[in-house]
Amino acid sequence: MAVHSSPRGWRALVATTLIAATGLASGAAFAGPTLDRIKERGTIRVGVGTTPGFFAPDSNGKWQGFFIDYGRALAITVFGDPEKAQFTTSSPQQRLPALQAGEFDVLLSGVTVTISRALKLGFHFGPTIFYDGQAILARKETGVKTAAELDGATIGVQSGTTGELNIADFFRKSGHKFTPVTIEDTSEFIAALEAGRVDAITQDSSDLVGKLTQLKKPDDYILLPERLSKEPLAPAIAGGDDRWLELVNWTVNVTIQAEEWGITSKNVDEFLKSDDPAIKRFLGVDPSLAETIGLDPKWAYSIIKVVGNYGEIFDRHLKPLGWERGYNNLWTKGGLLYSPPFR
Ligand SMILES: N[C@@H](CCC(=O)N[C@@H](CS)C(=O)NCC(=O)O)C(=O)O
Repeated sequence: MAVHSSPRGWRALVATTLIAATGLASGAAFAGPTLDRIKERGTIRVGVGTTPGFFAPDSNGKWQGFFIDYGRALAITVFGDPEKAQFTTSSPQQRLPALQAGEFDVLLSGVTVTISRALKLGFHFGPTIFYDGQAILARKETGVKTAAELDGATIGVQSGTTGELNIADFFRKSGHKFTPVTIEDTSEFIAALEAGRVDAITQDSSDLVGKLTQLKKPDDYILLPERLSKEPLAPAIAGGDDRWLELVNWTVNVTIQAEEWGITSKNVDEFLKSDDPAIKRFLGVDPSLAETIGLDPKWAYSIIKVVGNYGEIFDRHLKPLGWERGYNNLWTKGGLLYSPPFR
């Protein structure tokens, strides 16, 4: 930028800078490359995994699951239409590079938030939607009941996952020996356990609990009680698009805030009659908030009506697998889910 030496020039520069700064402060996290591409294409490309409960096609080939519903919620935020989310699987190894390359707009595939992924690789993360931990699923014939007893075991790990790194830390700390067998492909990973090529596999507990339902003889395996790490799973996006990041953030927040207020897909229409000014703004009965943030006044209403609140999403997909809320409960109920205010 040219240096303005005359007083007039200097004042003009300050004025321009102020306008720019006020523009930022007063409203807009500007659309960047991802959101532009999404709007041009007319769909959101979502990278997912293949674990029942979290993401799996049903008998009609339609994707279902906890993370899938967040993809649908995002499609409502952007297009007002849950069907505008397109789900594609790719391996844990390939999906972050694919996200970086713009092949996906968002990963809803159980990606753990880590500082290297944020600051070294340049990804951004929405709110944690599932607080998880790494687990070990062992063949019962090994006779072990806890991870601490594992010594000399052969353990399958999936390449590109945090699990690959954590398992090495775990054994370094315990002083026991193990042999890692690194496998990229998910079916091969499971097959290695079933065929006895490995004594155990390690992955997020969400993954193992889901995959256990797909094993031919689930009773032959034991999910060891330890959780080796913290695995906060969150939507991941490429850096460089602030507005897209914020839409991801606030889409998740809608589901959490709705649960906090007791608003569900079943009773949301009743809440349209609420006198609470915050709920009126939230559901767009008072459109003033939506107008200032550039969203359809009914966006939160539609997410709740179609997808439901966090608890409904959790109960629909994860309760049947035996999951309890635990950390994945509202802050008001002893959990970690907390939405910032909608105002
Ligand atoms: N949270 C770990 C692991 C991610 C991961 O591998 N997630 C599972 C699903 S929860 C997965 O994609 N598995 C392969 C598949 O489902 O095909 C990470 O971010 O590195």
